[in-house]
Amino acid sequence: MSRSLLSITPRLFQPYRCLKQQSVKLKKHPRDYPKITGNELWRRKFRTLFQYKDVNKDGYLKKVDYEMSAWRIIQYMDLSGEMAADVMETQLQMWEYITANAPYMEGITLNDFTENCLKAYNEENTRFGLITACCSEFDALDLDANGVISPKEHAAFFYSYFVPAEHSPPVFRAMDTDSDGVITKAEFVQGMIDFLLSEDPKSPYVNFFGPLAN
Ligand SMILES: [Ca+2]
Ligand SMILES: [Ca+2]
Repeated sequence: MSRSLLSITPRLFQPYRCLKQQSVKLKKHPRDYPKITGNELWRRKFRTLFQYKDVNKDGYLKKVDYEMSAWRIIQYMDLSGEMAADVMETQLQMWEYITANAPYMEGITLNDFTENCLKAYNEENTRFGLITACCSEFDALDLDANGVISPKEHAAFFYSYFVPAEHSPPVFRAMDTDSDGVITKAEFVQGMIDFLLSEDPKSPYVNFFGPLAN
């Protein structure tokens, strides 16, 4: 079981909308980060990420979490028709990627999630794929596909995962490094990679997925 988990966990961040390798200019590349030791801060960040994804808070990542998150985005942005269907499809594709290689009928636990991410993110191949994976996360947040994330699009995603929307503006400002009021793909990808790979408590991106869990 744990071996199959290992092989699929990186899929949590693998592309689900566009599969081609995307290029963004980064100040710090995934390969520039030292080996993750799994310190307390890093584990806290991954508990936070897990809780963020576990929308119904039952302690497992399941398909229903992805469906619920899609419904909340649709509700928050008041979407209908094709756009609403696209949001649902994107979320379900994420779930399909996670479970493609393993029978996760009963869901993914926090422990499986954390331990497998720790191992996976120290592997060169996973780090190489991270940029494309983070680009796909960006595409999922860029609901109107205009190439940048607006404050409202960012707030919609916090809302969709039950992170109170008032936490969105400070996180948005940390990501918007040139302070032009929108988050570009490069700004987003740099922040997400730093969240996943850094063990530095002074990183401006520790609250990337909302306030840290205990
Ligand atoms: Ca947008
Ligand atoms: Ca910006």
